Amino acid sequence: MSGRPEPEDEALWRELGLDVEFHAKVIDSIHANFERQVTSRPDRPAGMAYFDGVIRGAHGARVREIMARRDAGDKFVGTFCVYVPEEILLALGVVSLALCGGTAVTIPHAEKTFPRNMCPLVKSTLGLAFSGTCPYGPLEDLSVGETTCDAKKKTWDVLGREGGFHVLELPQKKGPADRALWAGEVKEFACRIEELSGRVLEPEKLAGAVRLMNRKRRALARMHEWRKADKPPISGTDALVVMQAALIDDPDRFTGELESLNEELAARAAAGTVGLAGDRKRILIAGCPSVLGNWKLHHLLESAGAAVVLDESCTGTRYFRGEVAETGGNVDSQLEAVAERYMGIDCSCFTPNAERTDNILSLAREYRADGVVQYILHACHTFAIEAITIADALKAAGIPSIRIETDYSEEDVGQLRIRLEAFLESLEWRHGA
Ligand code: BJ8
Repeated sequence: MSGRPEPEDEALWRELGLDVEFHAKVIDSIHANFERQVTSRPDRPAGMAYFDGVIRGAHGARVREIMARRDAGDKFVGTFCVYVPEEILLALGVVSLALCGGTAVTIPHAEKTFPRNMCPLVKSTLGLAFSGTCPYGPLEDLSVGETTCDAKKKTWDVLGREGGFHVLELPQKKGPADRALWAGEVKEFACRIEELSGRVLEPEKLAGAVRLMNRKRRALARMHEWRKADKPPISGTDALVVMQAALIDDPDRFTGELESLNEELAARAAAGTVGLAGDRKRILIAGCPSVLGNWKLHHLLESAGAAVVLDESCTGTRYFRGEVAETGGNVDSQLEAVAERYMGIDCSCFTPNAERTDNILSLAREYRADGVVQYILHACHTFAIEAITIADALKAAGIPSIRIETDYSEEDVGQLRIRLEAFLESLEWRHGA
């Protein structure tokens, strides 16, 4: 699907005041990678057609949908991290969507002003905004940042200079005082979104939003159950596409489609239909997220003969692990339950973060990984430094690992392929294939 964009999309970008010519280049590059690295592969489940459509429609159909919601009086919020409590936004009828960039094409626009040695995820996101190619920018009623890594939190200072920005203070430790601070932040966020939407948070609506998000998490967890099979009925690259869609699609519709895909995966598993042919080493990817536009590492691994059986990332387990307790009760106690669930996320921005090492070890066993690839985006210090502890723990547990530090460009692909092939070659068949 490379080439000129659809005429109705071009008209939409013009209406939003975007740079139509450059935007066409950005979309062309994303779609070309998507077709080459994802959709051209054989043996894909039929239900992936829906999720492919979400990816292809990210700068078209989904934008039109959000415009229609705004015309009907709903607000729209852009987010950048899985710590943003979606339940609150949903309960107040606010549409939200993750705005993180996964394309290399826009990065030079960020590098005109921001340091070059920043992570590509932040630079790509900024580049989309600065180059007039993010269709969501003109529609945003509020951006929600968070104090996770230094790159992000200092970026909010710059982007938020003209207002329209809310920053959630995420503590860096998980003691009682930190938990209290976070619970306060979640309540303050709820007040800000009430103000923005002109609506009041009602206990029934919040309980409904909690139920929907838990249902979504359960559907994602069920998809991951199939990835534990000896021969998974879905490839790691397709599972990543589903996770990327989870961050941008309407949650109710997404969950319904994923439940249907799960039925198809059950039938494929029963019939012995595999996502990837042949005997393959099972790989767990741990570390930074791979957001829409970025299929680089998954493609490299699976085209080198591996099966990616799990992503320990925010486009993986960190997004769906742990449910919000469905306590009912008043809004205050429900918000506490929401805060508690999000505090369970084990991002590398926490210190100490032994929880993440323990989680990786147990996930590697649960998914019977032959090896772990620690995935670190250039200049992401928290994941890069935490990789030392994790590599040591994996070594002590007898699980081989490799550390891959890269960005969104294609320049290092040849070298990465050689390293990954050598790593796969060195692995023993731990899962008895
Ligand atoms: S909870 S991983 S989504 S912060 S890769 S921008 S950490 S320098 S994406 Fe993240 Fe939230 Fe954590 Fe998840 Fe910074 Fe690292 Fe870049 Fe990152």
